[in-house]
Amino acid sequence: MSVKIFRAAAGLATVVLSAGAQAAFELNFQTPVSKVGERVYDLHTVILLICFVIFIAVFGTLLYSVFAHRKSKGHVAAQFHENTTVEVLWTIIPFVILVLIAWPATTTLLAMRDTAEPDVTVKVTGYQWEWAYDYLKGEGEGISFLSNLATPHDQIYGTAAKGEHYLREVNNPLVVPVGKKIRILTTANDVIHSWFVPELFVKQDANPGFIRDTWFRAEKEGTFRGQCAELCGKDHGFMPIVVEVVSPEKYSAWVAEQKKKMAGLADDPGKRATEAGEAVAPADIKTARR
Ligand SMILES: [Cu+2]
Repeated sequence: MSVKIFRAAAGLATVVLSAGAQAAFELNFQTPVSKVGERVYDLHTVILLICFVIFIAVFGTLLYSVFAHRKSKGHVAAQFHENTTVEVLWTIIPFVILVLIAWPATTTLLAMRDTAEPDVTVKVTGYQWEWAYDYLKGEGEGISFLSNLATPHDQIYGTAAKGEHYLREVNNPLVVPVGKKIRILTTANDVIHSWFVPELFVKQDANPGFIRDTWFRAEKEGTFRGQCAELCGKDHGFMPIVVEVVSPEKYSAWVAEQKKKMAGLADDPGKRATEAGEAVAPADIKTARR
C-alpha cells in the first residue's frame, strides 16, 4: 500500500514539476514590460508574503493553543481583560504593518496616476464591440482608426483549426514607440468598457460621457495583448486589444504610412469605418454571429 502511495506521489510530483506543466501552471501576473508594472508586481509579491506570514502566525498560534491548552488536559482559560500591555501591542503592531504596506502602495499608486508630460497621447474609445484609436498629441497626431477582431470566421465556427492568437488578434493594432511615455485617454460611446493590457499593467475603465486617463512606458519592443475587461454586452469577448511596441524608427515609418493612407481617405470620411476591415471584414463576423 505504501509503495502505491509513494508511486502516486512521485507521479504527481513529476507531472507538477515537469517543464510542460510549469508552462501551463500560470497563476501569477504576466511579466511586466514597464517600470511601473515591475513596481506593481513587486508590491503584489511583498504584500502577499506579509499576508502569508500573518496567516501562518495567527493560525499557527490558534491551532497550537487549541491543541496544547485543551480543557481535557486540565487547562483553565487565562484572564487578561483590560491588560494595557496586550491592548497597546495589538494596536501598535498592526498599525506598523499597515504603514509599512501603505507607504510603497501609495507611492506606486501615485506613479501609476502621474500622466504628466506624455510623449504621445492616444484617445481610446470603446464601442459595442470594437476600439477606436485617435492619436491626439505627439508624433502621429491626427492618426485615427478602428481596431477590430481579426480572427477568421472558420476558426470561430470550428471549421478550421484555431490559430495561436485565437480571439486575441486585431486588424489594426495600437502602435506605439518603445521607451516613450504613452498617455491613454479612455472613453466610450455606448456602455462602459475597460481597456486592459496585462503586460503593460494598464487597466482603465472607458465610461461614456467621461474621460479617464492612464499611461505606460514599454521598456521593450513586442506585441502585447489584452481584452475589454468590463462586461459590455454580447460581443464583450470579441473586442481584443493589441499593442505593438516598436522602435522609434519603425514608429516614424508607421506614422508616415498612416498619414499617407489617411490622406487617401480624406476625400470620403465615411470610408473610415469600412476601411478598417479589408482583410477579414469584421462586420461580417458580427452579423454571422448573431
Ligand atoms: Cu467592451
